[in-house]
Amino acid sequence: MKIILIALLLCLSAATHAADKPIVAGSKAALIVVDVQNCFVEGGTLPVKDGMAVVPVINKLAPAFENIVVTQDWHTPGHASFASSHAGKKPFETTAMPYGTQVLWPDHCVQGTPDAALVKALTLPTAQLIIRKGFHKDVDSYSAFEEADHKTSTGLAAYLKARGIRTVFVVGLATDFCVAWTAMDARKAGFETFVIEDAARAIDLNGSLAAAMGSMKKAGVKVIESSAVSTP
Ligand code: VGL
Ligand code: ZN
Repeated sequence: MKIILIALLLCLSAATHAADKPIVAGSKAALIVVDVQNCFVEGGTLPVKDGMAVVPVINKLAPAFENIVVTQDWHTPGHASFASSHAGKKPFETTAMPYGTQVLWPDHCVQGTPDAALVKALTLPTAQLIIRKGFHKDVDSYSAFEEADHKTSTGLAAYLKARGIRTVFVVGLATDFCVAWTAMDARKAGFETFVIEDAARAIDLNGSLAAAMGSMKKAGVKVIESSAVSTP
C-alpha cells in the first residue's frame, strides 16, 4: 500500500514537472536572436527600454538549442531609415517610401561601428550563422527573412529548411519591430513559431506593441515565457 502511494506521488510530481517545462527544443528547432546589439541597449543610439535585461534570459536559453541564428541591424551611413536622411524630418516621424510607410529612426547600428556590434555579454556557443540586414541603403529590413520591399530575401528560410529546422523561437530586440516582423515571416515561410516574451523588449511607439502582439497572434505565432522552455 505504502509503495503504491509513493509510486503514485512520484508519478504525480513527474507529471507536474513535465507540465512546468513542456517545450523541448530538439534538433529540429532554432533560436533566432534578433538584434541584441549595443545600438539597442542602454548607451546605444536607439536604446530599447530595459534592453539589456534580455541578455541573461537568452544566455540561459541558449544551451537548450543545437541551432542558433543571430541577426544584426547593419545600416549604411545615411540609410533611408534614418530621419537625418530626410530634410525636415525628426526621429520617430514617418515618411512614404516606395515599399510603404517607413518610421524614421535616429542614426543607429551603422556597419562596422562599435554601436552595431553584438552585446559582449551575449553567450551563444552554438550560434552558427549571423544574418545582417538593412544594408541596402534605400530599403529597411526589420525581418530576418525578407527586406521591407517584401521582395528581397535574406536566404534565411532556405537555410533553415536545408538544415531540417521546422520550429523557430524568436527573442531579442525589439519585440514590436524586428522580433515581430521576423516571427510573422517565419510563419509565412511555414515554421512553427514561438516568441519568448521575457527574452524580448519593445520600443512601443504609438501603440506598436499591442498592434504587433495582435498581428502575431492572428498569424499563429505562439507567445510564451522562457520558463516554459526546458533548459539543461
Ligand atoms: C529595429 C528599429 C529600427 C529593431 C531596427 O531591431 O527592432 N527597430 N531598426
Ligand atoms: Zn534599423
